[in-house]
Amino acid sequence: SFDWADTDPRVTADASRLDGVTQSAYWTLFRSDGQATLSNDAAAGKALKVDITNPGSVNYAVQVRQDGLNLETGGKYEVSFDAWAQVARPMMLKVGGGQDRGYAAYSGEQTIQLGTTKERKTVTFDMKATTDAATRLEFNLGNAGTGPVWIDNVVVKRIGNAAGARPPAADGNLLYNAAFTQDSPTHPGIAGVPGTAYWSTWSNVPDRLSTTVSGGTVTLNVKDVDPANNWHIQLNQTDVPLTAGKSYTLTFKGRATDAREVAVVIGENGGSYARYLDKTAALSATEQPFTYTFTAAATNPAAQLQILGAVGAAGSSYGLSFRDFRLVQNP
Ligand SMILES: [Ca+2]
Repeated sequence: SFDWADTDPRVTADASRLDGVTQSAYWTLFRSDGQATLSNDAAAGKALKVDITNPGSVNYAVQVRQDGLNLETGGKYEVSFDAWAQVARPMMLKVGGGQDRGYAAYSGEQTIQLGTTKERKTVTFDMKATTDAATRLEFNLGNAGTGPVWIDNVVVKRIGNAAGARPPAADGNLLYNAAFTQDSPTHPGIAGVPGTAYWSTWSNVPDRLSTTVSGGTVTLNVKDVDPANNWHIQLNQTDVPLTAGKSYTLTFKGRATDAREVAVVIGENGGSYARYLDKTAALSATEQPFTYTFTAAATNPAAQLQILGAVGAAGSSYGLSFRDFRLVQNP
């Protein structure tokens, strides 16, 4: 609330401060190409006043931040604060990770419209990433014009539990639509490919990947591959729930038009992309079964399965086919 005196016993010796701003313990300012003059506006209820003199070219060009919040996986969180501006304008609020989390946006990047009178703003979100005791609350005030913005009475609190991890499918499979037969308006699957609800594909050059489904088998048709990274071609399923310390077994059947060794990954979807399973499958023209057992290193209600298939000679073209994906927690 920018109301704690600098001598307040709650302010520890190592607390950061905003340069030249009284009662700003625990806040920091980051700037890239923006400029701002900050002060504690006693006439406005001791709100933080950020007078932007150069908005910069990105929303984080002027960023007021508090670091070191502990956000727990599976929690539902609420951020609320008072804010207004001299001229109506947007800002971007983000609750997310630092560099070691790839600056992941746990809250998403929330655009908030500020009016010219004090208003309470509220954002809620589910914490789907793994627990982060170094979470950052960011007020990104750049790239949206000059002039003052006021912020006060900021609250971040856990208000409950995130929407629960999805239950296994009826046959116990933690992967959904493993038979490639379902369509779903809420989980639309691979664009233009019926029967692929819950699945997605990705290519660093979209034109180089087409996907087909036939008789329960999904085939990734790759042309002119760029194998600089095997993840340049992906088959993915997200929202896979895992519990720390539990053992899991993944099975599927696979083949390729010629010998190709793809990566088989189950890991974090975002953040540091931690991998709980990180193995390969040597596919050949003859379909073979593949089995992998691993222990989840973290509880993650929304992990992802990935087949990473940009492999082989640069520029080559091939097909990768898979069916009967099954992931189960072992007794
Ligand atoms: Ca205040």
